[in-house]
Amino acid sequence: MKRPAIALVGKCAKNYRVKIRIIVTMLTVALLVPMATIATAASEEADQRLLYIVIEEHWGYLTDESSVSPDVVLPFRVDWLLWGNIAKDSLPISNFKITLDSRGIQEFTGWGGGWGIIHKHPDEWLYGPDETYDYNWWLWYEISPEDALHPFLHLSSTRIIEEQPGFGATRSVDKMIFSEPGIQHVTVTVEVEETMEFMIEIGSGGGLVPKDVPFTATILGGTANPTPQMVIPEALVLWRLELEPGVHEFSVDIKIVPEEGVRVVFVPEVSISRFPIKKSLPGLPITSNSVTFEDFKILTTLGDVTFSSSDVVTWAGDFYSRVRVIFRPMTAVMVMATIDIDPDTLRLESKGKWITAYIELPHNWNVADIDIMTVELLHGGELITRAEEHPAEIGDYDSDGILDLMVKFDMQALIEYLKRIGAEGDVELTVKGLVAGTPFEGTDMIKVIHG
Ligand SMILES: [Ca+2]
Ligand SMILES: [Ca+2]
Repeated sequence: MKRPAIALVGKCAKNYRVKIRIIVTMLTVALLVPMATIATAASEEADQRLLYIVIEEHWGYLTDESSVSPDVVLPFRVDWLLWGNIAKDSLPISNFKITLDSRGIQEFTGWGGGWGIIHKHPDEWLYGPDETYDYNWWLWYEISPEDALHPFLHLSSTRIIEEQPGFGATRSVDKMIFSEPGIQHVTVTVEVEETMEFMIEIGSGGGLVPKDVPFTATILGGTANPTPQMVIPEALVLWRLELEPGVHEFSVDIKIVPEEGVRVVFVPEVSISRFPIKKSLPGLPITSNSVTFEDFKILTTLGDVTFSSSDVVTWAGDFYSRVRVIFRPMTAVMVMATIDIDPDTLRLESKGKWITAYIELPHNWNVADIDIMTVELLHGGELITRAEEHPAEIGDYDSDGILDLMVKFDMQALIEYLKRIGAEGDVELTVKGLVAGTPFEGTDMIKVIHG
């Protein structure tokens, strides 16, 4: 006897939804698959197989601000997640195969599967097992407003919906600039108008900080308040709970460790999701009784997604939809340079051609990687002049064992500037630029005299 398909959906949802959220969060790159074919090989135990398809609708709003209010109208981008599952004890892993044809204008960028694993190539195709079900797969479709075509022909063609989020939220940190290891206290406040299920994430499944940045950030799970459902120290802390009307606060400490000689600006991504959105998708049943798999075909404008099997399938439209507001992460780094400007004393009547700046960098940065065309001389944030391309040379002018880059600036441009602002006495000058694409900056004092 076949198990009721609807019951399986429910059971799977309970087991999986937190994990699936993680995987979905990790799949941050837009993925559109012109054609996907799913085929299951024949099995002697065909009557035990059960496969279902779920299409989730997500409304995602990205913001550079650190707060949204419940009554503001936001332009949500709408996207869909299509996923499915084969029931436990159904098929041996070798009998379940997904193939993809990624021809066309869209690039297939990855699979999610086998919790925490992202498969990078279209020809990789399989997942599981995990502790609760044997096999899972899912495809991630993300539709940006620029994409002229809607992947699911049967769905509404709306791509942007302007609506109120239905909740308010703020993200705040007590400290965002780190020149040495320190702790950042992150607080997320969520204002709820009616009792609703929420998921609050600080960080994301793809990692708390980008790869190859010269600092690390680690979530100190023991400091999370209230107790979260999940903590992945390098990636995220996650709460999933029902919130009563009122204001709720979530917080955690993050340890920031910059590389030596690097200054870091960091604010983590924060995501607030409300479940479910009470909305059905035109053309799709919200839930249905079992249909045979051969009957299941999603026509798309990019290519048909075909499910081919004699197995029983159930599918749902508005199964796990959510409204999600994401406060974008902020990461910036600055290499702290040691600058010596020569001469130490500048006469405003001097007829000299150049002033010289020697730039030294922290030991794991190489002055040879400085792009001279980017080097600037500033005062109080105002650009005075750019470095001359020639002469410039690498040496060790002060014999301290640290290589320095010598650059020249136009002395008369500096004098003109200093006269204009009426500078006299000690003046702090800044030299900045890019080293291997990363900003560096340092300052030195000169004495400005008349005569
Ligand atoms: Ca000096
Ligand atoms: Ca030196």
